[in-house]
Amino acid sequence: MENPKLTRCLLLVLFFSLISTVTQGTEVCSNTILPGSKGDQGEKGDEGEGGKPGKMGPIGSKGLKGELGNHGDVGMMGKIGPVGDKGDKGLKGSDGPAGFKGKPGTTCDCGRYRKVVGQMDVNISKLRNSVKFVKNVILGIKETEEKFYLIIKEAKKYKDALTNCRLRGGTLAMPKDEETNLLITSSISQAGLSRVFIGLHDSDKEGQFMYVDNTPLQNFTGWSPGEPNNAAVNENCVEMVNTGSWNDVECDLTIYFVCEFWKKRRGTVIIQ
Ligand SMILES: [Ca+2]
Ligand SMILES: [Ca+2]
Repeated sequence: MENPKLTRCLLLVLFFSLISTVTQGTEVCSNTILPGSKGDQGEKGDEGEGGKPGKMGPIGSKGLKGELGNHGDVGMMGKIGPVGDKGDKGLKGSDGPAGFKGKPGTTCDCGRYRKVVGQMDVNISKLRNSVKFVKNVILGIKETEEKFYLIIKEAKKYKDALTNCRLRGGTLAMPKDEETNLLITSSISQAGLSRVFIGLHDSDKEGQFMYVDNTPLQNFTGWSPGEPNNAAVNENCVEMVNTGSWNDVECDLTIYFVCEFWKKRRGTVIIQ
């Protein structure tokens, strides 16, 4: 039993002997164990079904620029723009036709009216002269284009003098230029006085003089030589002497004073 081929042959012989016994055959086991010759080539098979779709390829390179498109339709109307600048003034138009002739006037006794009006002019002129006399001679009022200046012959302390001027509708006089200083000086001399309070003080800060309208000294000052000297320690108010010079004095000094008044207040002339 060492040869496998012989073993398979014996097994085949035994098999076919059994078959021969069954079929009464007498064939001898010789070449029946060899394969037969190769068969003829088969017929061509039927065409196969379509294959599955392949994978998506990579992005292709950018194509060439397309041709210019057709002209589009007219767009919608835009929003109304902002109002433009006012135009230049046009040229003057030609004169219109002459109007119709007026109706004839009535007879007027103009001479009588003229006489009345003339008499009124005379009276107004007299009144103006009277007012001027009262202002300049009796009251001693001096005036600039904008203000009146009036000496008050009532001896008062500085604080009371300021209150008095304010009650009259004005304030203590504030000479801020040489012209005004000269005007007040002449008023003092005309009144026969030697000194008056003016609206200037250094009550808030020693040596820093301010007008009563809270404005500081400006380009003009009228200090006497050596003044202000705060000599009495409390010399915080200012007097003007009849030469027009200024001197700081004690506020409790009791002397006359000079007020000033605006000619116009809130657009209304208070004294013509
Ligand atoms: Ca002082
Ligand atoms: Ca002084």
